[in-house]
Amino acid sequence: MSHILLIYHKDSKLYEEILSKRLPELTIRPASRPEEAIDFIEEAEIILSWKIPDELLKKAKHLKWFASLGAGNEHLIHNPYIPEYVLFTKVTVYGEMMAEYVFAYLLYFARDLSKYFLDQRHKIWEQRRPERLRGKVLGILGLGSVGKEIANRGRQFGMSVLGVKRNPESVENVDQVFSSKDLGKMIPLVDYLINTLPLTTETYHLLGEKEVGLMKEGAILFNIGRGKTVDEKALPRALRSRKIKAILDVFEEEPLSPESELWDMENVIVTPHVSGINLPEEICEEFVKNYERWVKAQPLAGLVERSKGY
Ligand code: OXD
Repeated sequence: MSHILLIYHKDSKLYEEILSKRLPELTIRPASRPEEAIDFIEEAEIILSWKIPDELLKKAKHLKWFASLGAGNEHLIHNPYIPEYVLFTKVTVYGEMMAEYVFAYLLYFARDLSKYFLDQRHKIWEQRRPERLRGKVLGILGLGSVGKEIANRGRQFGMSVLGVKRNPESVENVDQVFSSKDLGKMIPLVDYLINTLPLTTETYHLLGEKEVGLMKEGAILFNIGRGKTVDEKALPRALRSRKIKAILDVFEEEPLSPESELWDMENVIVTPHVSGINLPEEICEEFVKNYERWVKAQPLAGLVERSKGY
């Protein structure tokens, strides 16, 4: 008998198109609004979604596997309609894309690209010595699938790689792993501080004025994890008083309010939560592999650890 998958997402038709070719044996119901899902929610064994109204989810009486379309699932982790006996997986394919985002900006600054664009406009021929990434110190907060991919790229660029992990065991491509309580020891050592942390009760406002104040002059802070892991009210103050830069892709409230000072600060780059964006082909590839495991009752990849909160 065919298993039933409900895809609840604004691009559900696109996901359906890809998955129906890859998994023709699966019955797929795409929906982007509650009224399109209401007739199928009860029979769905698998739901592929990230934001789904509780009113719908609570009707999923046959749900066996909730396959999230997101990497961070803080809004779903305690949802009573995804009980413990339902398998709950997250997306783990964002690492490469998010590492590309980080290195795009590291290279942009190291090679002085904004200045060369301007020079070209003004027909100025002026050579400047670039900074090298080789030998620089990368500090990564969170060594999950994203942090590990950034560490791997950092290693390829010849950087020293430090990291913070809840449980500070050794991690490939990371020279030294610090525990979260030793965060303050790592921050002053790094040239680039990359925050990839998920939002949990432990990571809420983990980076505040004090921590940002520990960054060395010229260092760059990235936030590509969750906005609420950084105390955003304290950030402009810290950024005004220190010669550091911040590349911010996530914010406490999204979209970032037009009133926020962050938009106009010269040492801040704001992007609209795009470091890791759903690419349906890549997400479907991961889903197909997991589906093949699921039908054979094998352990799934990317299981959310509810007790840890991610
Ligand atoms: C995610 C996201 O998937 O932030 O967690 O987009």
